[in-house]
Amino acid sequence: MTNETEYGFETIALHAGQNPEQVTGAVIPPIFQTSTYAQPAVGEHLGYEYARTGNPTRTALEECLAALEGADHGICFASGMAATDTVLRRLAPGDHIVLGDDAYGGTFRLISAIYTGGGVKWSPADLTNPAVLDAHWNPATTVVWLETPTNPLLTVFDIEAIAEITHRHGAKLVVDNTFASPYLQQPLALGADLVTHSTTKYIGGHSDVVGGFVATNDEEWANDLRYLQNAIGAVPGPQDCFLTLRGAKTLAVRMDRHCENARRIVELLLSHPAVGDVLYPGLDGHPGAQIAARQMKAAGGMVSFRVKAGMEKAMELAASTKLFTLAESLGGVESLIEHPGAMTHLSAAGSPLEVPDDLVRLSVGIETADDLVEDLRSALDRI
Ligand code: P1T
Repeated sequence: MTNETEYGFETIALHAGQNPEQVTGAVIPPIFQTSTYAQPAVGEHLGYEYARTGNPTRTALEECLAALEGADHGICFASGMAATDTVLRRLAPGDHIVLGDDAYGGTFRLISAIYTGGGVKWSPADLTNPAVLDAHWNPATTVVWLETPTNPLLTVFDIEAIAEITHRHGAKLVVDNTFASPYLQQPLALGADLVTHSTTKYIGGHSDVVGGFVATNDEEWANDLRYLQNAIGAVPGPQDCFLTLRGAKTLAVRMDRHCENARRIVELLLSHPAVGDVLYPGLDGHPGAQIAARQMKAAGGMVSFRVKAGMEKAMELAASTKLFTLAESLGGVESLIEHPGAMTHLSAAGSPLEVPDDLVRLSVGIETADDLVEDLRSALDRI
């Protein structure tokens, strides 16, 4: 497939990086389950020499995901955390990271517990007011790192405004686009320098594979990340790449349904007396609704809310639904429910990124909407 920019998202998902295989004509990129490749002569190879360095199944996935993010370069990793880690490896002792003040607990842990040990500094920032970034700019800052919408509070940050400030100070903006997926939001087009993903989530889409991805149009960063991908070796295997690529093909149709079902769940939550604040970027009252409407195609499939009766009831609720499975992770076709404070964001307890203990997070799946609403309603009625 050439001239990818002329095609729509769904077409790109099905065809980018996925020309029929040359030897057999296989329509689907095969799982090249090999660790190494025969070479015709010393120092010569047919494009692949060793499977940590490259694998055709991985190449197909990297080209497809890069095209979906509108990027020149795409690099896949063994997990979202491996993608995050490999980007951060480019920082040097003394460098400073600004981290948007709501983020996945694992990202917070990696930055605050692992990288600080290596002399990298960090500070959290409420980027809902981008001017704060400008006013308190630290000259050592080389990277601004944010999620939008954030995990788990669904805060929305203005990518374009933050990119402008970040670039004016000579730093790079990294956007973790896991919650939106490239179908709903394309941060590079809004000025971000790098986009990261946990492909474990919406891109894989079926809760059956772990993976990570970085997209960029910055050639220097791309070259470094490729070097690090090989040097560090946190690469996805061919079977994982195959599953992730299969998931990516249906991303658009799944996301439409995730968004539709999330709306139905939000309606229920707004009307239920046991529910306090409902956090969803598609709500008129959400502080980031206007920005979300501008930079996202729709508001997504993640919904968080506070339980009025407090932490114990929030935990009880999370354990009492039938269709919403109590589990970490998100973005799969099945609906999930969790208590971030005790589960995905436990590592942020006592930190500036601590989440409220009465918070419940839903990953709304693509089951029949009425069934999901009924499941959650009866669980809410019981608390
Ligand atoms: O789990 P892994 O594929 O390594 O991805 C890490 C990661 C990165 N960024 C965001 C925004 C994430 O949400 C995650 C993983 N999150 C969960 C497992 C979770 O339940 O929130």
